[in-house]
Amino acid sequence: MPLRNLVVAALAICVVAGVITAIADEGRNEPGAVASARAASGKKKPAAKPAFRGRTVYVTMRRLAFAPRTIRLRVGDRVVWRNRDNVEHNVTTQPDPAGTNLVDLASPTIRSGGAYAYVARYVGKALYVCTFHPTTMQAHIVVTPRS
Ligand SMILES: [Cu+2]
Repeated sequence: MPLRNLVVAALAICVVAGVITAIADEGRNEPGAVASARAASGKKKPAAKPAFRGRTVYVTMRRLAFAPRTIRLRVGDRVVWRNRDNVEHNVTTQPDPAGTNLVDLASPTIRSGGAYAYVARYVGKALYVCTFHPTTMQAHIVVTPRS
């Protein structure tokens, strides 16, 4: 009889433990489901707005000059010109009557403290100037294939 009671007590403990485990698992599943739903929606966002994957090259416009004077990038990279002068500048490729140069820069006026970004879509090279200060503000952009 005492042995039988012990077995019954052990079984009861097992059942209670099992129920507790089941409840605990249920509680754990719910936040997990929410988290995976969030992950799924998080995955959708970059698809809707593709992340910029290229490199960014910065050119400073300071003391009426571009620095560096030559920039080299690959298709898909981006250039950001930053105006650190107290006067306005722009970024403009030299006239190309033949229309063969696809590296075509034509920024609006970039005010003091402002910036202008250009994403390289085509292979090529060009001399560009600031049309307000064309004698001192000349530089080169060289775009090579992705790989
Ligand atoms: Cu200028």
